[in-house]
Amino acid sequence: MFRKTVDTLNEFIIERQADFPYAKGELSRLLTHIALAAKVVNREVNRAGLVDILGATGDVNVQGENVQKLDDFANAKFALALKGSSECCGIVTEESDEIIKFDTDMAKDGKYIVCIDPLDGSSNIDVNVSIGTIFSIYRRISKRGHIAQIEDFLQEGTKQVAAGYIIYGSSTMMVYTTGRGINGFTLDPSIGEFCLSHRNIQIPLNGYIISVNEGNYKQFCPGVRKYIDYCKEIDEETNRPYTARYIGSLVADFHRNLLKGGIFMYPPTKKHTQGKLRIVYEANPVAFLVEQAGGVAVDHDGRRILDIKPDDLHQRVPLYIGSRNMVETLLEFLEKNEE
Ligand code: AHM
Ligand code: MG
Repeated sequence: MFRKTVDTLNEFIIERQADFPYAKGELSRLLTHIALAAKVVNREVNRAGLVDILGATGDVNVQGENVQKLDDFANAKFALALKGSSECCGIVTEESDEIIKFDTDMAKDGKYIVCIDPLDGSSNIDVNVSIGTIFSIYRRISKRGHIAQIEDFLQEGTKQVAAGYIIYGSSTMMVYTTGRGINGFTLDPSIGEFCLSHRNIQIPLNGYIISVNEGNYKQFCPGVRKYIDYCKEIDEETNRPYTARYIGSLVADFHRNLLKGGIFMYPPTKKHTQGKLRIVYEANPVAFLVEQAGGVAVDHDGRRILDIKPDDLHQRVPLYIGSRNMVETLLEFLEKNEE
């Protein structure tokens, strides 16, 4: 008799649809389209060293950063897949100043909008270091049958219907949540399918990894500096200091800390007075994921990231995210050392 040994992502998405009694399959189709675009992007990421796709286009995006060719490619592929899904009426991406409104009749009738960073960690592309895609799905507020409106994209993170990321690393994985726990799927290149490899991920309550760009140490506030110093002391339990790990790709840093336990910090600096990461398509999705895994995500004032109502599509936010006990200890340092 045939014995089923793996759960593919598509099977899993359909099985999980039963958790939502009134679901009509729209979200499932949307997730399936994201996974499909991820496979196409993954193919290009893997070929990046072989074909002339590396290097900057010479354009500068809305954040004032150089746009890499692979960013363009990923942006175009995800936009095409989301438009083609017919479930999504518009998107906001890191690469475009304004929202992208899909104007086909099918898309205008779409129930969802998607916020996406198509290729995060782009400074790592040219040096063969892990990069990722981050996405977040919301139910639209505006009326179906019409084009998407900006308020559809400026919702609190608590309103997310689903969120996830794809990490293009030593293997390619998709990790996502629809608010009932978080699961990870590894791409098996031999069959071209994402297969369930990490069921119901829980972030350890305590961790020993600290991820922060310490080059900015002198620009951090006293609370963050003292917390970093504290992490360098010998820990009583392990008899060693915490471990510093920083890749500079949010997806990769977050993914490692999620599995092993740790804290990721992007505090305010002179250049980025509101932190560097964008709330709508970077901080919110990982905050949703970490909470589903039992962790915590807050800003510099200790506010829950998911409760912040963004005013701007590309708004930045200081981000402290990871294992519950580590984030809570950091918050004590911030409180005690207020400037
Ligand atoms: P990007 O979206 O332009 O790639 O920038 C976001 C990235 C994050 O992935 C990462 O956590 C952070 O920027 C690294 O910033 P820094 O190089 O200042 O440490
Ligand atoms: Mg990014």
